[in-house]
Amino acid sequence: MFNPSELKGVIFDLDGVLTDTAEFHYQAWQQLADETGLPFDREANEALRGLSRRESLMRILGDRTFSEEAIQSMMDKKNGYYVALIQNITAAELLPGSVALLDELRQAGIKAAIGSGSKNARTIIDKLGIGDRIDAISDGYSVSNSKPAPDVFLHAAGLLGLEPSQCAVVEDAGAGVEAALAAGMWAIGLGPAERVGAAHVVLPSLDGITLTDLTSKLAQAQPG
Ligand code: B16
Ligand code: MG
Repeated sequence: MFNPSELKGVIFDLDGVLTDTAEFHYQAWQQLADETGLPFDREANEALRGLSRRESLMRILGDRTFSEEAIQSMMDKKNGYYVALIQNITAAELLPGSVALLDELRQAGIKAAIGSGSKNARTIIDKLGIGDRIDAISDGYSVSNSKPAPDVFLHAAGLLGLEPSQCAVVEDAGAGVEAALAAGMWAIGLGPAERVGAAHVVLPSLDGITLTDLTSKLAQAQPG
């Protein structure tokens, strides 16, 4: 059972939770796919949500085989397109409700961390201007096993000095919810049930969501 007094940390996924960079990832993959002659569209992009850069490329390549050198070059190209697209991110790109919740957590003495699969997480956090509201960052450089492995969230909890059972994760991706559950944490999924329905609590977004909303919904959820 969830006990609200035991919640000591909230770990936020970045892309799709605090800001919506999914469109930029889509545009960058689409550009790479077009110039490489690979089939790709928005629907295919949806299946990549939360996956690492390499795993995303592997899904796009399917059963086509390429040398490691070619794979590396494709990842570098995609990242170049993506990095160009995120240059203009500002605080205006923070998703509704995210800053209010971060501020409420700080006031309540609950730590906030980032648990993102992205190697561009620190750049995006800087551009969003939320670095001073975040106690720890676990990102694509922090661990080698990416979501749905629990490693990125376990690393975040370790940086906060907390046990997994004291942490809740906010995620927009199925792979991220799976990672949070595998880590033994409380999972809050944002988006449609088809995507994040395995989470303990499912919400459309963080818009208007208070700490009390989260703890009371988690208290009603079944453990596991
Ligand atoms: P990068 P998150 C993930 O971030 C994205 O959802 C996913 O689309 C992306 O492929 C992955 O980061 C790696 O990003 O290429 O910037 O290292 O949702 O875990 O915050
Ligand atoms: Mg995400």
